[in-house]
Parts: sequence; structure tokens; C-alpha cells
Amino acid sequence: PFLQNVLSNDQFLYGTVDTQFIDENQELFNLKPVQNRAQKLLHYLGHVMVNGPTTPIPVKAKPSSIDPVIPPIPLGEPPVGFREVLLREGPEGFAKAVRAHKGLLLMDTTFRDAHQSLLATRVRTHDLKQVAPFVAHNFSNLFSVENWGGATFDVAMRFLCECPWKRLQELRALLPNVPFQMLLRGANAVGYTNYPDNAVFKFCEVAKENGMDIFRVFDSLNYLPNLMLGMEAAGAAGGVVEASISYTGDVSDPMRQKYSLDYYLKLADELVRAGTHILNVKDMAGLLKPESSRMLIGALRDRFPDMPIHVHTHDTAGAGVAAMLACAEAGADIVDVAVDSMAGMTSQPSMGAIVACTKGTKFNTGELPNVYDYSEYWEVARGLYAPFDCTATMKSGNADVYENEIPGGQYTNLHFQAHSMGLGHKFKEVKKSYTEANKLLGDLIKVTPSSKIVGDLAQFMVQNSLTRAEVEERADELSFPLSVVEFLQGHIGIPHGGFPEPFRSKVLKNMPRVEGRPGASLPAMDFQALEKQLRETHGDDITPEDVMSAAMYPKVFQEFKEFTHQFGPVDCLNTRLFLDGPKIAEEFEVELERGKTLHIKALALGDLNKAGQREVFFELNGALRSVLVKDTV
Ligand code: 3PY
Ligand code: ZN
Repeated sequence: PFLQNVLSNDQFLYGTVDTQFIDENQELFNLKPVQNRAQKLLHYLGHVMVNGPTTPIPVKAKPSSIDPVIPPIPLGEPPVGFREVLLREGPEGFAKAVRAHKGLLLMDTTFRDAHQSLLATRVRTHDLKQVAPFVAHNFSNLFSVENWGGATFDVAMRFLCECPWKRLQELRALLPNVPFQMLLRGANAVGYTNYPDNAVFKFCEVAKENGMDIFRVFDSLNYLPNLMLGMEAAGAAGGVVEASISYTGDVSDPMRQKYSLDYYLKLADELVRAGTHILNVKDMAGLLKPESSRMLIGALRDRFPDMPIHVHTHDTAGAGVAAMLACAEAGADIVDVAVDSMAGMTSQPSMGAIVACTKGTKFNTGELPNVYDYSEYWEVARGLYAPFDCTATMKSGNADVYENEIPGGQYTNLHFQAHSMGLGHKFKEVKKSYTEANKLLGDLIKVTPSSKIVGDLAQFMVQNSLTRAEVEERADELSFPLSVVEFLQGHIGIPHGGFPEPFRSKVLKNMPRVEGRPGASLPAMDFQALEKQLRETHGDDITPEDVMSAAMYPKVFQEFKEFTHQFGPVDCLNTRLFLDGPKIAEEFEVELERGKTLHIKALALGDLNKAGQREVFFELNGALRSVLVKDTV
């Protein structure tokens, strides 16, 4: 309003005042339409107050009413961390410094895998940003913070209605000293199926430009051509390449010969030969026991004395800390942990436990002060995500994971699904079917997306009450889930040991088969055409990051843009407001951007009108506002 008054002032318009300052500072007029964004947010809040959350809520629980306390953060720059080594010396020098480091290094997964495994990937940028400066100041000796990739990319847009790239940019600004790490699903990038090669390359390039440092690259079948493609893409972008061996079976069990020690060592040879900077063992289901850890990591250490080894696990069985300590003793340089209150069960082992257990030993993790404060922040912040917390139904991990080999995040999802269908007491059967489905498909490496294929087949077997023998026998007449058929066609690559026969031929009959690496036969993506189309649909403020979001998830991106157009930047709201809206008479602030804060009070909810709408009244920066919301409940 002030500006409008100035611009319509006669003296100003007719130049009878000195406007030189304004003439010389035209950028002052580059104003974002604050009012418009504010009105949209009121519309969102009104919508939630009338109709409830916009995101699907799996658990009947409200976000906690207690706000997390942000631990004190010292003034000034955070201490220098490993990122400085990376920026100074590049990926090779960084890898050397990591290998030369005395003691055990840690990657903190709290910002990614921990909440992907425990809270359905729902942690919002808002809560990550609050604690990011604390991490920068207190945990500068972490190897890395895993904060991106995996399922976080699509969930950010799909369920949190926020931009994954903005998350990366904002966290980078707040946490400049610790390397960032992401999970790249090889040729599947951050999706569930193979993309054209140029999409994977471009994705890594844009991620690196936005502040990503370390790319953990895996393939859900350990299919080498796919792995190499992801490694090349991450390397070409200038990132640190951390090639993964996805671990399944049990190298210490002589009865499990398909995935033997020799199999893993041969795969590691290939990854090292292909130039990985760091070698990762990705134990996505948490199957490494102390003995298998000693065998596998010990053998890798002997074979590659100069290669940094990084181990990832999940704590589903409860043996995660023991296994990671065994890995450290066998020569691992880095292990993955989550802060205590976000650790355990299907998440990573506890940071506090590993720090305490290594203290005073040669595996000392170094000073990681204030783990308890960090944990307390997350304990309370986690309460905000009660509607997504697996502990609503899951009370413990389970060592039966050694039999069913279900990856951490999927274990939680399947548990949720079983309970929400009233089949909680039958979860054991779901897990049994998963084991059988895996055998049917030839005993696969199971991680996104191959794990989803096994899960789909298991669900199909449960729904149709089919045993493994029946499925095998009737394979030519059953209508299998599309993911299973496409897997058999070769859409995500070739599994170790080949496809299961005669099952595959019976299912596919004359259907086409993909030969070799699927991405090699996909036509390149035309980014210019895509950008042009996005500009036509959404206007000119389309960024290169938006183009990548649309390339990965066209429909999800379209819906996210439409949502934001209607409801504004909902990522600015705190999590309770985002999920539950304000209570009547509640007053709160929303920071749209630095220096632009809205003061809002929820005043009243009107009666239902003839058109099925309710008027919701607010005070916005002292002025009365209202929005009309269709009541759909
Ligand atoms: C993912 O692909 O999202 C995973 O976390 C695999 O372990
Ligand atoms: Zn994981």
C-alpha cells in the first residue's frame, strides 16, 4: 500500500520531487507479489481448517503440540570440515584424506534415510533448516550429511508440496562446511525405472551445481552397466563417486552361495576398475552380522588397501551397532548412523551409541559434541510427524529380516499397509509371501525398485491366495502386476544369474524383451522442448531445476505447480500448521522470505453456505481477511 500511494502521488508523478535515488535503484521495484502469496497461504490454511490435511495421513494421530527447541548455535562461521578438503583438492584428494584419517568417520542419515525409514519420508525442509546451523557448528567432523535423493525427491513434491531443489539450496547455505551426500539409483536416478542416459547426466550436473557433493550410486540388481552409467554421470558432474555394492544374503552362511564373498569381491573389482572414489557396501535391509561384516569388509580391505570403504546398514534386526563396530574393526573408514532419536528399528544404528562405543579406542569418531541436544531436537520434532510415525503400529524391529531380506523403508511401508488394511496380525504372512516371491523371481538383490517388484508379486500372491508352486505352475495364465512383467522383459536390467526360467518364458510368451542396458535403447530427452512446454504451461519463471523435476516426474511436477499456484509457498508454514492448520484464536508468524514476515491470527470459521462453502476469517498483519473454502468433508 505504501508503494501504491507513492506511485499515485501527484508530486511524484509529475516530477516535482527529486526521484534520482529511485531512478538509480530500479531494482527496488523488483517486488514479489507478497500480498498474493499471503492470500494464497490463507486459502491453504482455510482449506486445511475446513477439510483437514492435504497430504494422505496413514496414522490416526495429530502432530504433537510441542515445538522442538533449537539448540543454541554459536555466533560466527562454523568450523572447517571435510568439505573444505573436497573443494580444495577435488574428489581424488578428498578420498585420500578420508582414507588417511585416523579413527572412524560417520555419515549422518537423519536428514534422509532415517526419516524415509521411520516417518514415510515426510520430514519437511522447515524442520531440517531449523537444525542445520547446529549441525554445521557441532558436527563439522562428520564425513557427510545424507540429505537428498532416494525417495525424498518425489515425496517433497508429491506429499510435502515443496521443491526438492529449494531444500538443497537452502540447506547448502546453512550447512556450508560438511559434505552433502545423496542416494542416486544409478540409471533410475531418483525414480523407479530407467531414464534416458542424458537425463541421468543432466540430473547429476544440476544436483552438483546446487551444492551436492557425494553421489552414492547403486543399481537395484547390481547390474554393472547401469551402475557404470550412474558413476559416469556423477563423475562427469564433478561429484565424488561412491559406487555401491548392494548387499543381500549372508556371506558367512555356506548355504547361501548365490551371493557369495566371491560375487561381491568380483563386483568390487569392477567398481574400483571403473574409477570409483569411494566403495560403498549398501546393506539396505540390515543383513550384515558381525561375522559377515568381518568377512566382507576384511576381504575388501585386503584387496583394496587404498580405497575408502563406507558401510550403510539398517538396524531392523537390532544388530546394527554390533555390525558397524565389526566393520570398523575390519577396516571400514566410514559407517552410517542416525541421531539417537531417529535411529534404530528400520532406520540406521544410533549415532550416540557408536560415538560412545568408539570413544577411547582407535576407532574414535572424534569429538561430536552435543549429540544429546541434537537428539532432543529430533525427539520433539519427530512428534510433529506423529501421523506418519511407524511406531504407531511397529513396536520393535525383528530379526526375521535375515529371512525375508526386506529393505528398511519397505519393511515399514509393508507393515503400515498390512495394519491399515486390518491385516496387522497377518504381517507374518506378508513377509512369508515376500520370501516366496523373491525365490520365484530367482533370488534377487532387493532394493528400490527391484524390492517393489518383489513386494508387488508378494501382494498379488496374498490377494489371490497363491503359493509359489501354484504361481509357477499357472504362470502362463495369471495376470501379473505390470512391474513384474516389465522386470521380466528386462526394463530395469539383468539380474545376477539371469532371469528365472521357465517362469520368465511362461509369463512373457511372445512379448518383447529389452536386450542389454535399458537406457541404451531409450531415446534422449529433449530438454529444450521440455523447457519450452513448461514455460507455455506455467509461465516464464521455470528454472533448470524445474526442468529436471519435470523430466523425472512429469505428472507429480505438474500437480505440484498447480498446487503452488493455488496455495502458495506452503513450505514456509511450520509443520503443525501445514498438517493441521491453526486453531481458532491462534496467532502465528510465517516468514515468506528473509525480512518478509506475515503476522496471522485465525479468527473464525463461518457456517456452511448454500454453495457448500465456508468463509474462514483471519487477521493478516492487522487487517481483516477472509477466504471462501469448499467444504468437502
Ligand atoms: C532408496 O532407493 O530410496 C533407498 O533408500 C534404497 O535403499
Ligand atoms: Zn538405507
